[in-house]
Amino acid sequence: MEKQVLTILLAAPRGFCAGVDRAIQIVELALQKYGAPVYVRHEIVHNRYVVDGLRAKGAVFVEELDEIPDDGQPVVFSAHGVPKSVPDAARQRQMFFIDATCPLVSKVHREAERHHKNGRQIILIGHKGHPEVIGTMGQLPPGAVLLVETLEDVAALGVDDEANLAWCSQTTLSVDDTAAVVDALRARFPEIEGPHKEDICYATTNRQAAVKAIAAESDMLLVLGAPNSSNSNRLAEVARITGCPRAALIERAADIDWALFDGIQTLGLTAGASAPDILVEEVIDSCRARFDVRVEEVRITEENVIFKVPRVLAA
Ligand code: 0CJ
Ligand code: F3S
Repeated sequence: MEKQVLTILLAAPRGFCAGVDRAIQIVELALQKYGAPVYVRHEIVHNRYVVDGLRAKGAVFVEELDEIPDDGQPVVFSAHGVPKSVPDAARQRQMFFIDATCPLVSKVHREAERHHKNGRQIILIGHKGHPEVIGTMGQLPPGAVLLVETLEDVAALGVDDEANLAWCSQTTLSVDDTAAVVDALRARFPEIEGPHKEDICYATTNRQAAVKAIAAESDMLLVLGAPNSSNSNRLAEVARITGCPRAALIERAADIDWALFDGIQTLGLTAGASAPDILVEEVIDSCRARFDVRVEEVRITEENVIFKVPRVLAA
C-alpha cells in the first residue's frame, strides 16, 4: 500500500541554546578533568535524555548540597541558577563548585542586585516554584523581590513605595504574556524601572517566533521537551494561541499517539532549548516509518551565540 504524504514543517531555530550547550559541556569537561563522580545540583537542564546520558558517564544528580559527601569531587550548579545561599553553603563546606548558570540568567541576578542597591523593590515576573525564580529571588533578602505571574497578581500587588520599583523577569516566559504583564505594571506604577529591552532570552524569543511562523499551517504541532521545562511548555502554548489548537509537548517519539495522525497532512515540529536534536530526528524517523515524509525547514533567523565555559575547565 502507498504511504500517505506527510509534510513536516520544522521550526528553526529550535532545540539547544548557547546556555544549555555550555551547561552540558561543563558537566562533560568536569567528568573528563576530575573523573566520576561529578555531582550536579538539580537537572543540569530539564531533559531526561540529557540527564540520563550524563548519569551514564558518571554524573550524580542531587537536589540539595546536603546529599553530597565530602569527597572533594566537584559539584556543578544547573543552568537555571541558584540562590546565593547555595554557593555560600558550598564555600562553608569548602566544596569545589562550578557554576553552570546561564550567563543570561546571571545578568538578571546582577540587574536585581543593582536595583536593590539603588533602593528599589523588585517585581519579578515568573513562575512560582521554578528553579530560576527561586535562584533570582534568592539573590536578595526576603521581601526585596515580589513575584507576579499574572495580570491578576499585578492588580493585587501591595508594594512598599510606588516611586521606588523595578521589574525583571524569568528568561523563559511567553513573550506576549509578559508584554501584557509589563504593560499592566507600567499602568499601575508609572515610575517603575525595567530592563532596556527585556529579560526573556534570545533563544526563548526566537523559538516562539519560529513556532508562530508554522502554527497556522500545521494541522498538529509537536514540541519536544520535558513537562518541567518552562521554555518548552511556552512553545506548545504559543502554537495553540497562534493557530494550531492541536499542539502537544512530548518527551520522545515513543510518546506519540499515532491515532491522532488521522487526517493530518502537515505536522509542525520544534524542540525546546533543552531538547537535543537527536530526539527531533527520532520523531522524523518514526514518521518516515509510517508516512511518505517531506521535511521543510522554516527558518526565521540565524543564531550565533556561544558562551565560553568557566576558566577552570577551559583547555
Ligand atoms: O532557565 C534556563 C536558564 C533555561 C535552561 C534551558 O531550558 P530548561 O528546559 O532546562 O529550563 P526552563 O524550565 O527554564 O525552560
Ligand atoms: Fe540561557 Fe535562554 Fe538558554 S536563559 S540557558 S539561553 S533558554
